[in-house]
Amino acid sequence: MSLAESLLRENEDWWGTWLPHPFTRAVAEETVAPEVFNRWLAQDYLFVREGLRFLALLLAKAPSPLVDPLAETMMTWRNELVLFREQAHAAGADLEVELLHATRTYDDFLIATAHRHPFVVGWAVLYAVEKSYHDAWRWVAVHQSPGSRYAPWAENWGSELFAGFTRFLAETLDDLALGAAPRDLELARVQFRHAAQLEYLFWEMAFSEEPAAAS
Ligand code: MP5
Repeated sequence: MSLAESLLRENEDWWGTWLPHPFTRAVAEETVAPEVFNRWLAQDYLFVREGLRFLALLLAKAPSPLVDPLAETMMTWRNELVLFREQAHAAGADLEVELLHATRTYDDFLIATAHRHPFVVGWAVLYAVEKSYHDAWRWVAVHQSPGSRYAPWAENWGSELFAGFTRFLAETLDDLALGAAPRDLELARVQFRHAAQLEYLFWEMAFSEEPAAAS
């Protein structure tokens, strides 16, 4: 079994926590409370914006053939920021809010991974980020009603185009694994699993907010 396949197999438990998550179920049914959706909107906007630093660090370490695809991925993430701003404007949502704990923790984890560890480990984590979101939003795309107001989001990450991108990430990961040290592959496994857990915590934060500090 390839590395990409085995990572998905080993993390079916975390995947199961958001396939579907109560948040994505409520989005598909269009019953999500506006404040819940807007919290996700703002936090995901900040996740992507801060996450660009992770891509920049990966890009700096990339083998030459992967510089171009990573630069394109940065452009895609940047264009997503525009989609977030347009949708937030239409929904009257404020994007310049505080980073909640789950968002900050996830972004810090991404940045630390790309900074500290060999490229293959960061690439494995990029695969976790994109594949988990693709699967989550694919579920919405399949279960939503035609003309849903949330269709742009399901289209963004759940499309065939995005599926092709995640296949590219998986194939490249498997190629990188061929030349990687066993120690680095073990670390890739650990960090992939951590990313899968952070995905779950992100959905939980979006759906139920986070406990505030006792005053
Ligand atoms: C992604 C995301 C996908 N937007 N938010 C979370 C919490 N996980 C993964 O990343 P991108 O940059 O939107 O493709």
